[in-house]
Amino acid sequence: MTTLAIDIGGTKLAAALIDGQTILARRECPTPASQTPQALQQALQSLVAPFMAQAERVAVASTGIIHRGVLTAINPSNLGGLAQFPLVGFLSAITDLPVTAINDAQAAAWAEFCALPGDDDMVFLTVSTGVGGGVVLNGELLRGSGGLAGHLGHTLADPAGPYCGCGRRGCVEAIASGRGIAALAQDELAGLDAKAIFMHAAQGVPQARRLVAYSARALARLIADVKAITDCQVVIVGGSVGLAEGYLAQVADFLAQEPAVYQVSLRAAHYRHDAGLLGAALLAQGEQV
Ligand code: ADP
Ligand code: BMX
Ligand code: ZN
Repeated sequence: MTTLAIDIGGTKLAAALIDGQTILARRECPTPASQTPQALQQALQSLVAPFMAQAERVAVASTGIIHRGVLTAINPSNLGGLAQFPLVGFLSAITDLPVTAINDAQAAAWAEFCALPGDDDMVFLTVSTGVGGGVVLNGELLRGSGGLAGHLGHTLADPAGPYCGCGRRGCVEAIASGRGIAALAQDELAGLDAKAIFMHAAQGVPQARRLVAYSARALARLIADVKAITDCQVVIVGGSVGLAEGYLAQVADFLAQEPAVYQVSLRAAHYRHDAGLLGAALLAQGEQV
C-alpha cells in the first residue's frame, strides 16, 4: 500500500510516496514565510498534488503538538499563525484519503528505532529549526496524553539564557536550535541563518565557533539529563543542524566531560533527513497512530 508521507518543519515541507521502507519519490519546498493558515494550506496543496493520485493513505509528521489531528505550536515563533491548525481535517478534505498525523520528532524516533538491530531503549533528538525529541522505551513510542511527550527542547539549559518562543527562559531550543543560533548572532554574523553561521565556523570565525559550541554543549547536557531520566542505551541525532559536519563530534566531546554514569552511545540518524517521513509512514502502515 503506497503512503503519501508529509513532513512539516519550521523551515521546509517535504512529501514522499513510500511503500514499506522504500521512498519511491520525494519533493520539498520552503515552509511559507507568511505563517498564516492559508499560506500553509496553499503550500501543502501544491506540494502533495503530484502524488495524490498514487497514494492510498496520508501520514503526516509535523512540528508542533499534534493532538486529535490538530496542530498547536509550543513555540509559535517556529510556526506562527498556526495556533490551532486542523491538519488531519484539511488533508482529508483535499486528498479524500485516510490521514494520520504525529509530531515530527516522535515520528523520526519511531523510524530510527525500527532501523536499530535490537530493541534498545532509545531517544531521538532533532536539532533543526527547533529542538525536538522522541522517546521509545520497551519498544513503545511515548506520545503523551496530550501529545507533548518528548518535547525535550523545552527543558532548561541555562536559567540565565535567552528567552524561548514557548515562554520559558533558557530552554535548550533557545540555545541549540538553528533559530536559536541565528538569534544569538551579533555584529558581523547578525541576520545570518544557522547554515551560514556553520560555514563561518568552518572558516574559523571565532563568534561562529562559539555559537556552534554553545549549541553542542547545551545538547550534550540535555543528553546527560535524558540518560538520567530514561537510562536509554542509545541517543540518535537528526535535523540539519544535528547532521551538520562535525556537530555530533562536538556534542560527543562535551558529553565525554560529564560523569561516567551519563555516558550513552551517540549516533547520527540512519535515515538522515527522511526519518520523519519514514516514521510517519511506518506508524501508519503498522496502524499505530
Ligand atoms: P526543519 O526544521 O524544517 O525540519 P531542517 O532540519 O533542515 O528543517 O532545519 C532547518 C535549520 O537547519 C535552519 O535553521 C537552517 O539554517 C539549518 N541548516 C540547514 N542546513 C544546514 C547545514 N548544512 N549546517 C548547519 N545548519 C543547517
Ligand atoms: C519545537 C516544536 C516541536 C518540534 C521541534 C522540532 C513547534 C512548532 N515545534 O520544539 O513540536 O518537534 O520544534 O521541529 O512548537 P522542527 O521544525 O525543527 O523540525
Ligand atoms: Zn522553550
